[in-house]
Amino acid sequence: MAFRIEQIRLHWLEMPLVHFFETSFGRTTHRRIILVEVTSGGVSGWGEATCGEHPFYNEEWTEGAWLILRDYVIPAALGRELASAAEASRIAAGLRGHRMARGALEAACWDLEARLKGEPLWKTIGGGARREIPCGVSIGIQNSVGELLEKIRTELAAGYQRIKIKIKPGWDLHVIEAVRREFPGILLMADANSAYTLADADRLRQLDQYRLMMIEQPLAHDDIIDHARLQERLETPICLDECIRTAHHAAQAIRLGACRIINIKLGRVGGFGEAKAVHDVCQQHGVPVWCGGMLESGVGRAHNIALASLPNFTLPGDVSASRRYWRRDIIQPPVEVTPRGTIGLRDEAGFGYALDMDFLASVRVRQETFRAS
Ligand code: OSB
Ligand code: MG
Repeated sequence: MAFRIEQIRLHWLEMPLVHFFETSFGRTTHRRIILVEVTSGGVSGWGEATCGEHPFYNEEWTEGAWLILRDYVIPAALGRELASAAEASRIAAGLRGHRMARGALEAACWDLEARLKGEPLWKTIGGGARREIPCGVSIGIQNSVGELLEKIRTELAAGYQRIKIKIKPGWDLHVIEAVRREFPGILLMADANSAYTLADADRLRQLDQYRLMMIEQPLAHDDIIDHARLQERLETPICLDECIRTAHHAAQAIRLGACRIINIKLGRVGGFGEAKAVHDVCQQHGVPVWCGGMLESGVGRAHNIALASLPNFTLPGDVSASRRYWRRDIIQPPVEVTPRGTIGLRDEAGFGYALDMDFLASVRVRQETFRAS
């Protein structure tokens, strides 16, 4: 459905996490989140910039995303007539990188199109292959192995289908060994967020004894070739996250044998258009995918749920209940998980949840509005 981008509003929110989240690159206690609100004919669509507070996961960070949106993406978008949201990925396509910033606007355009059509976002993007998406949890590095085991117990009791733990040198083999001893039968995986090099191959090979579903992004964030060399030496499937920013990267990684599974993150690849393209390439090659997370607010979380309803998202992802992150989410109702460890699709127009605008305003520290002339 055609629409004209008449107005864009940026919202900067600050929200404390219920529990700190630690990866090999650092600990997060408070989130700084940018929401992009795109308006046409009095209807608004919403997107979330999923970057971190600092450029450690990738090169993007909240402050940078605000500037990229303000100075490059929004000027290129305002006044633009789109035949459909599928054209939104062309906006500011000449920028190098900054896919999370661009992807926030792109996703907002899909949400807007869904609302203009009066249909759920999952339908607009071509999803709906399942009514419930399978869910896992990503558990960060803890202060002790005992605390990690306790957290895993809690999440399994809540019904989650698989457990992902974060690893780094010094928090790897002994931790996985303890988890396996305590929980011999669970679906378990580990995410290294690029903490190793090929010189660690012998150590990583020792993981094979623990029957992990996969190891996620063990090597450098921008290196596909060394992952291919590592995969030759591992029985454990490699899953790529940081490395895969485009469908082209996915095709190359698969061709080189660098991974057997891919984690798709909406922001990392720049929105639904590229996420679907990555999904399709993987599907054509028989490579399963799952939906990653970036500690999103309810808006990004709801987008992830829609994305995970595409057919090749056959593995449990990192999309989980709002309460794991937020004392109160900015959407109503919050995202909830069934005792089966699934999240149900909703039939409301757009991303499927109501924004709690009063609460949103109470956690907003910055706002700027841009209008087409
Ligand atoms: O690598 O998947 C990752 C969070 C922030 C940055 C990178 C990652 C993650 C997660 C958390 O694993 C997923 C989530 O619960 O949102
Ligand atoms: Mg990851």
